[in-house]
Amino acid sequence: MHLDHTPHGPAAVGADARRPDGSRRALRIGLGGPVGSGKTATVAALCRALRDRLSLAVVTNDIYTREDAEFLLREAVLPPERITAVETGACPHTAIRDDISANLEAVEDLEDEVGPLDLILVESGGDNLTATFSKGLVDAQIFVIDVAGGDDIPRKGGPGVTTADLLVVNKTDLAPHVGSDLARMAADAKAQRGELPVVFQSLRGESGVADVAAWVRARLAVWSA
Ligand SMILES: Nc1nc2c(ncn2[C@@H]2O[C@H](COP(=O)(O)OP(=O)(O)O)[C@@H](O)[C@H]2O)c(=O)[nH]1
Ligand SMILES: [Mg+2]
Repeated sequence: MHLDHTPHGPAAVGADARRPDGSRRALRIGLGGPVGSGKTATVAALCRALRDRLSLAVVTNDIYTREDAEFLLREAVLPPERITAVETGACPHTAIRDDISANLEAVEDLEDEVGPLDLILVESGGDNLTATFSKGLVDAQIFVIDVAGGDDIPRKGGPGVTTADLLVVNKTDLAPHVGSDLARMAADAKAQRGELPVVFQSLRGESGVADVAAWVRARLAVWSA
């Protein structure tokens, strides 16, 4: 497990960082990546890790259902009024990149109804390696892949792997079972991403989501500064 920090640090707070009443809006972080890579599990673990110190909320995107939101509700990772589901229809990437209105409305409604909030996590519906979030919807994005999806995914690249603010390679516990070479994945990710950070994690392992939670806290520190 390792966490490389970019020397440049995250971008400064955007001009639209204030709500109409002048208060600072929540930092918005998107989580994208293929179906089954562990986005919802990472969101759940982040909520558990951060909820005692921070005011947070979650928006989930599913194609035709509300299953991810229902999972988070069943797991009681946050009070129910802090979890909103968006049903995207056909293409998950459309709702986070091209027509972000439903997600923006969900994010703004959460701030109005349960705010003030420090952080809103927006989970995309699972999609292919090209799906990224509009900068009009989120301030930073995490791309989640997993070792069982094939250890050649970092080498194949695509905007999620190459440009996400944080790349998470999840399910490292499965590497020995599926024959994935973690060193090769790390080298390929480094080649694609340069100084952008990469976290290898297993949510079944002892440290769980700790590195990603630390990255989120660092982004929040810059956001609130
Ligand atoms: N072995 C293992 N399984 C995991 C890990 N993270 C998530 N999973 C499992 O992978 C499956 C898909 O996870 P989910 O979060 O629903 O994926 P999503 O489609 O990206 O939201 C679930 O059964 C999770 O319990 C991990 O680190 N290790
Ligand atoms: Mg999910």
